[in-house]
Amino acid sequence: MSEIFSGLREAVKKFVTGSTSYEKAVEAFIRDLQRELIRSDVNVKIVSDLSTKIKKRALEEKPPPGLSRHDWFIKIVYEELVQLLGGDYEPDVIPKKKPYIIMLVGLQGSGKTTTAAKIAWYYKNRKLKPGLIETDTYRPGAYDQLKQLAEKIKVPFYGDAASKDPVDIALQGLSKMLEEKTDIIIIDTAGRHGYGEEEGLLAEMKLLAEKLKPDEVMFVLDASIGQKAKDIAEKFHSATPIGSIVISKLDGSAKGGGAIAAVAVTKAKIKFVGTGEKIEDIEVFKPKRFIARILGLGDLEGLLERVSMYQTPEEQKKIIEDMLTGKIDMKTIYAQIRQVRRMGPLSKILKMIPGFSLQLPGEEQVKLTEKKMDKWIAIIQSMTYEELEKPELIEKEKTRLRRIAMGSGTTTDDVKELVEYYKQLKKISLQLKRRKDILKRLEEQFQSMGS
Ligand SMILES: Nc1nc2c(ncn2[C@@H]2O[C@H](COP(=O)(O)OP(=O)(O)OP(=O)(O)O)[C@@H](O)[C@H]2O)c(=O)[nH]1
Ligand SMILES: [Mg+2]
Repeated sequence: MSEIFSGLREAVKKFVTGSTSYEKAVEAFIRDLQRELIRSDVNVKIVSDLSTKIKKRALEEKPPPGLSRHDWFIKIVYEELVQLLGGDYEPDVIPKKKPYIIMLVGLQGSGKTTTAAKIAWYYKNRKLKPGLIETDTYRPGAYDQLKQLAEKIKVPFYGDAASKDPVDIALQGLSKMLEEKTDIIIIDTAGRHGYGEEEGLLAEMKLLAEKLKPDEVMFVLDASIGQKAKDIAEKFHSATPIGSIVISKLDGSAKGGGAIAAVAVTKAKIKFVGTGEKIEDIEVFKPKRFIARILGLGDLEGLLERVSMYQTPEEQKKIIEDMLTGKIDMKTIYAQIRQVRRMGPLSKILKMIPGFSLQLPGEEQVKLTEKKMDKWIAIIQSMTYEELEKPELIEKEKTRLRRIAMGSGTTTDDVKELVEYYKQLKKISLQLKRRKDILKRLEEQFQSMGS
């Protein structure tokens, strides 16, 4: 899976751990940064301006007492990249009005239908009542596609496979959604037109917007479009003023960074990003959080948000606290595995924890298969209370190792592997604690400077 600006994490690591002079390290980092941005299809002029600015700040600014120039430099890079992706804003995603009508528009295949379902899922998990309407009369199978997704996430759906009139379908749909007392009505539209012409498509968008008066027109852009995103967003904007933007398929293209930067130039706000084909692969776009994750500074907030959908606040707090304070034992791992099986791949979740992405040598190490997780659950269930709290005991006494393996129907190697994992996690957790303290200090220093 490609991830945008994925090369930057390596560059940060190189910068932080390198042994050359500060000036040389800055030069080398900026070269890496340029290469990465160009590879991601960020406009050349933007790349050049950005490097000049970072270099200037790196050589002029003095870190506050107690901080190294290296730490300060990462802070500068972080801030400038946040600016590149639209600045320090957090989109307002919870509508103030009920019902709230969102209309999705975009070019053929950009991901509108998938995004419609993802957004409905997102709001449903936030205790709102979304409904989906399909108005695409051109794409064969569009009706079935959205209907099936709606059934999967159990939200009301309206469509009419026999009709050729999108406005009529939408109006019928709206009245059905009002009957169903939905809070958020999401309307999916066609991506192609009778003759596959852009003009026709834009005219249809315009007509739909006039007749339906949506509260928000959401424009879905495929990340692989790169810097061309700017022209396309502007073209759509002139047909129906765009309220917000969704960048889809960020997982599938290195050019996503270029697309986001291009949109940022237009001052339109990106609200969501799509990061995979599955319904739950959607997140609210927050540039600060996004860049922190890319640079390997982690994304605690993103993690909390994801966890919050599945657990009580007390349960979440406990796990995160354990992770960040070095208090890891087998019970933590058990709780994590159970949770991860509901939340998606471990590697995705670990990336959100501050510092994880830098500390872990490769994704392979955290790629736990479901089978292995089940094994580990069985192993942990065969441990005594004493062993749960002090997994080190298991290594020291062979009889414990054998007893646990027998009890769980696994091998002693399986048990050893889990203990190894625990030790690694414990180590990382202690590093996280240190890193968190540093980040906190940085943040405080920075705020006290009034920037
Ligand atoms: N990897 C990945 N694939 C996605 C994402 N969003 C959508 N897709 C895939 O992109 C393809 C097109 O998605 P659709 O939702 O049908 O796109 P659309 O804009 O509705 O297409 P038309 O209605 O034909 O214009 C499908 O195969 C989706 O599974 C994403 O965030 N990541
Ligand atoms: Mg579609």
